[in-house]
Amino acid sequence: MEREILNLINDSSNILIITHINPDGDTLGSACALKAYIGDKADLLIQIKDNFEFPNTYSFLPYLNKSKNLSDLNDNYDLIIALDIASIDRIVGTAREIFEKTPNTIVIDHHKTNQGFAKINYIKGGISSTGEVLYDLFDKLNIEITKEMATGLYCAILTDTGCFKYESTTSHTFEIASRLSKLVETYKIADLCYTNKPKNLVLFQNYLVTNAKFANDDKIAYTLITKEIIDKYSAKDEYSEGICETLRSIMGVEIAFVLKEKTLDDNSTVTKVSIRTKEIDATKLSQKFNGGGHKRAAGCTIKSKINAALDSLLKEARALL
Ligand SMILES: [Mn+2]
Repeated sequence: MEREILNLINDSSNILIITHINPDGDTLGSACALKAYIGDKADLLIQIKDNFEFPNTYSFLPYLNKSKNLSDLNDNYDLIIALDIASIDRIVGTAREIFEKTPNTIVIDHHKTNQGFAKINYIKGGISSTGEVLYDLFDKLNIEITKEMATGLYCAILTDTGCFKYESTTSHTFEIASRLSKLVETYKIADLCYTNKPKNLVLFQNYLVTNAKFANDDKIAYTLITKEIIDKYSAKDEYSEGICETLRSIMGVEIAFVLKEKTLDDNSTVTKVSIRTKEIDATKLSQKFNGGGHKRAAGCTIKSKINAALDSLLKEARALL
């Protein structure tokens, strides 16, 4: 399959690389690395939606500032490559339309729940990050990793492994990190990723942690992000990233979740949920609500207001303990 991917890249003259909506370090780093490899014949689309701020934290990544606007996309791409995109609904609006009518599409991903929605599905479920999957792909194809590519790949792996802490981090992950460390200054990338936060983000996160609630002898921890709180801190969508991880880090907590109230375009309210666990399989909880994710980190969207969503979640979470 690796050969097939390389042939497709070589035979295409008009390529689009896309990140998932509301991008993180993995999708962005991987996209930059792939753009650095393919060069001028690839456009980059960083999908930004709703109340999501352009991820300035990652502005050090090469080519990020060359991202196209949706309106600038041409409609004759011969190949689209989706990175770190677990399902087709993480590609939205015009991008989705273009994706669906493009004959050749590739998805490169590491989500176990990814069913494969492209022509070529290069999915290695359980690998630490799309960055790691992409590195291995380059490696199998004997493609030389440049400094630019290494910057993107290292950022992807570092952020998606929670700084090499998560269970998906293997000796192979460290081997790759070691090879990349010969090309980039890893401490600088770590600094850029983690000590560059907007002030309101830190204050908002502090609020959410201070107001966390606990259930079942502190085995369950959760916090609620209501519209009022979002307004108070002018919080962007990505400001809540990491909160769930903080709650999970508390001694004795087995399941942590964060609920966020969201008004959709049709004015209905849904609750977006992120879940982090220790021993329990997080997807057992997310899948009750048609969500997906990984063993320790999962998510779902519940079509009800935040308090009703909380009740259903607590009930299912208790059943798992
Ligand atoms: Mn990822």
